[in-house]
Amino acid sequence: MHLPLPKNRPVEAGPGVTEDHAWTLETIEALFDEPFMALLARAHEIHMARHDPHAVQLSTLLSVKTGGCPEDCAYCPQAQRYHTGVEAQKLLELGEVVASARAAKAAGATRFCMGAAWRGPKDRDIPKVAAMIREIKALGMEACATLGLLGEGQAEALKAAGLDYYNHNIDTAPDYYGEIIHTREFKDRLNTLDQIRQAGLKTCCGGIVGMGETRRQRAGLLHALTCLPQAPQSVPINQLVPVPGTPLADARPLDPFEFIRTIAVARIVLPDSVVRLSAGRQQMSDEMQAWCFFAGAGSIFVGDRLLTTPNPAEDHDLALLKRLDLHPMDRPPTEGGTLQETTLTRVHS
Ligand code: SAM
Ligand code: DTB
Ligand code: SF4
Repeated sequence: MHLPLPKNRPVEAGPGVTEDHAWTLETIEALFDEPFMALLARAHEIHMARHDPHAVQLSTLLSVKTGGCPEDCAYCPQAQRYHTGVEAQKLLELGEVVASARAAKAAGATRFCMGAAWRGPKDRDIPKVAAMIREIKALGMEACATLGLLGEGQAEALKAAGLDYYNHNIDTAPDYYGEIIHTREFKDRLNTLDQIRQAGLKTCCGGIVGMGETRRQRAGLLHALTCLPQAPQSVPINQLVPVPGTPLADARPLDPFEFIRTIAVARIVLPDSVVRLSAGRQQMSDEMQAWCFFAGAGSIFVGDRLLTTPNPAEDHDLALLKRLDLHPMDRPPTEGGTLQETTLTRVHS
């Protein structure tokens, strides 16, 4: 059964939420409830129509400021208040970042993403990050940053330095947000997403599943993404990496098929976005990842570490793609089908 593409209607209006949307919470929830095979078939059909289903973007990540974060995100190993064994490190020196970017480029990366364990950058941090962005751009790479909530003028300053993308996740459904994070509100995230768009930066925005949320709340996360004034060009779907010491260390693992359903529903409701199979791959079987690619995932992070947690070895990932007759995207996808993202140009025959 194919649900009709619905007429636009948001569940609630607010900062960053407009009146003109394609999906309701109920129709997204109904997609989750579709028979698994029918859902996957529909998602793959859309994936084939709008994207190259055999190409996967490979993105690189570097933690430029690690740990010691004042926020209380229940999933995060970098929150200072949890005892997770993550050693706090101040902002890396420019030379360290450039060396890392050069190494990534030498390995074939065309995009470099920097993450910082901040609630948000202080104004004095911006020139330092801007210098990193300029060096990355000088290497001919795309630049992405995820630095937390942005203050006035900061998005514009990052854009002026050459930043291409800003990653800022809404992380979970609006009605579950208060269970996971108490040091900021959902609308704070929407405000920063507004600033990112207004500064002309491309948006990378998604969330985490497997945090004890209900299926309706997984639908709520995706619904909130469809309610943004413009669909994010990139949508990372993270599976919770349960880290000892965090409040979610013992969260009940999500059924792998429910995770795959989430990728499929994201593919359907955000048809032009690149859906990224993001954190949590170390805990996934190759077979589960294959389902995710079929369901519409078109991007992964490569390298043996995400920010602080392990990620599969790059050789393993490249071998997996090859076994699935997939190939790393060697240049950014075109607009309309989607956007530009990190790619590795490595060709493996
Ligand atoms: N501090 C900034 C912020 O929160 O926006 C940027 C860095 S933060 C680590 C980036 C994203 O990583 C979070 O929004 C969350 O989606 C993801 N993340 C953090 N810890 C995670 C975990 N244990 N499992 C899965 N995703 C996680
Ligand atoms: C995103 O959505 N996932 C990435 C990236 N954006 C910055 C981060 C995942 C972090 C996983 C936990 C860690 O390694 O610390
Ligand atoms: Fe800080 Fe970001 Fe981790 Fe939250 S997710 S504790 S804001 S680093």
